[in-house]
Amino acid sequence: MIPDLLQTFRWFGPDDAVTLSAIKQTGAKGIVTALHQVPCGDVWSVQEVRKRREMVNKEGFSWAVVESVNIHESIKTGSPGRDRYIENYKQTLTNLAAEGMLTVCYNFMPVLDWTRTHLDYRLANGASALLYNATALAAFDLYILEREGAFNDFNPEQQQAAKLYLDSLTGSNKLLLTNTILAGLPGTDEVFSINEFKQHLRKYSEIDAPTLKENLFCFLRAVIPHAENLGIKMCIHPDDPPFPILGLPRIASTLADLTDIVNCCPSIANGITLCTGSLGASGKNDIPRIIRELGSKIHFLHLRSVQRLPDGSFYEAEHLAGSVDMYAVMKAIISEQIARKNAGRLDAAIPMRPDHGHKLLDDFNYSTYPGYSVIGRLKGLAELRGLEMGVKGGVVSG
Ligand code: DNO
Ligand code: MN
Repeated sequence: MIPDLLQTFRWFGPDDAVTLSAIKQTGAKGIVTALHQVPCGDVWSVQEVRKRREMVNKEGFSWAVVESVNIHESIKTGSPGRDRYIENYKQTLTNLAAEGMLTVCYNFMPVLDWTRTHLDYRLANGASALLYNATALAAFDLYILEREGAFNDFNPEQQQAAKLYLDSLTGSNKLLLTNTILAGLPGTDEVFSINEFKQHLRKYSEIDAPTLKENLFCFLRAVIPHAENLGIKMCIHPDDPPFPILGLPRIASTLADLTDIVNCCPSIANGITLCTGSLGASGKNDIPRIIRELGSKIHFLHLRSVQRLPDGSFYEAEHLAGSVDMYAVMKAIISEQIARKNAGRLDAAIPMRPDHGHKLLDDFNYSTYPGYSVIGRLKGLAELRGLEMGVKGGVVSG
């Protein structure tokens, strides 16, 4: 028997409007959470980790994946102070392992986590989705942020479209766009001001993609042997979107990037989070191929689709619709599960979660973190579960 993927749901902790008892009804077995209250870079204490684990266990869930232990900016920029933050990171891993948490997601996106321009894009059926509008992003970059060098990144037609877009915005819509783009880490309400963001950008003025990648490798060379000793599997989340924005370098956007990352420090502890929605925002990414080539290093699955639009925009589609061939993705994942089973590996039940979801029905009546509605994700999980069962049934019966 090929085991089921481990169905999980993200929970932002006791302040999340989506409760554990609500999540119970989705059928998820595992929880994905993090100590969002601890400032990025500080050590997570064993006591706090235990408290969270007990909360999750009490409702009958496992704490399946830690998402994310975020990486302090000084590690990304290679600034003085990085060594101390690397030591803190290692201590956090030690404390997580002490409580049995052995899968740890992180990302290496400069300054911002995932970026969208609109959080309430209405689809024809009335559902609300997250949108990345390339023209809105350009309008922000060129005319609101007024970033030095931004004009080199857009051709004359794009610049003109951005100007028209800007002129169509009212003052409050301009602010909404700014706050949406400059949102801080998921699970926080933090939003950078334009000035704070500019200060961060300045730190990256000398950091191109090879330098940023080298800073990641430096982090991995320090952390991976430690994680391996603890039995922890680290898994990097790809860039979202998987192309450079706002002049910031990108290093986890393609198969080549992810291959460099796993090869820089070969170990089972040095793995990836396969996020089909993030990688799928670029038409150049062949996701089934990424799974075939790097499957043995996938420790966590984020499953959702995106609808790409001709001008480089995209919105989050229904989990099985849109531009990503989720059937081909699921087939590739199941082949990887079979390979693990045949190799005697014990981790064929890869944790997966319906990454984001639409706002549907009662989701409109209360506020959750963008993308983390309960009914929208429940629908996604139900569809993915059915897809998995269907593909597996096909494998078993012929
Ligand atoms: C985007 C989401 C993100 C992700 C973090 C991982 O696709 O999955 O919130 O969880 O960037 O560090
Ligand atoms: Mn994701």
